Amino acid sequence: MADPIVAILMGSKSDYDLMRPASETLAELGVPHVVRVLSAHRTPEATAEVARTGRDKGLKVFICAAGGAAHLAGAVAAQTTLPVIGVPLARTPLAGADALYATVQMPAGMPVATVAIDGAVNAALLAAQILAVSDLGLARKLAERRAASAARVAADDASLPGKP
Ligand code: RP5
Repeated sequence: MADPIVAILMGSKSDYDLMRPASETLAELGVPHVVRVLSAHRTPEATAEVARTGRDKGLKVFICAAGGAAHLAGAVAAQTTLPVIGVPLARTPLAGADALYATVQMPAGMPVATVAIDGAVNAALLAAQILAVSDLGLARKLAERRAASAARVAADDASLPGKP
């Protein structure tokens, strides 16, 4: 596999079930990526180091997912000018609303592109779309994926009775 250009960071291994679809989506699109467990709270130094050195190591986009006290995306954004996509996870009794607020409400100057609660697939697709700005092959794959999705909707529509 080529060197990773996307890093999927999760605050805990317990997040992996919710984030596996991001890795699967990137794999389907042929985007080399790495999945790491790094915590803003439990391993702050290691997290900062990975964020700081990412660009020099060839990374182009970070995807950061966390559920409890979800500061990971912001902590990474503080250390890099690479694009950071935040994925708030429904991991606490607050069903992800706390993670959403913690991830999305970044102060001016430190952007995190936050997707929906548990939005792993969209995080991967957004990362791919960022990469596809300068990768026509990837742009074509994304367009094919959308065409397939539209065809599925049309087929679902056609399968239901009661049309005039
Ligand atoms: C967050 O706390 C992690 O991202 C995870 O969603 C949550 C709970 O982590 P564990 O206690 O399961 O390791 O930092």
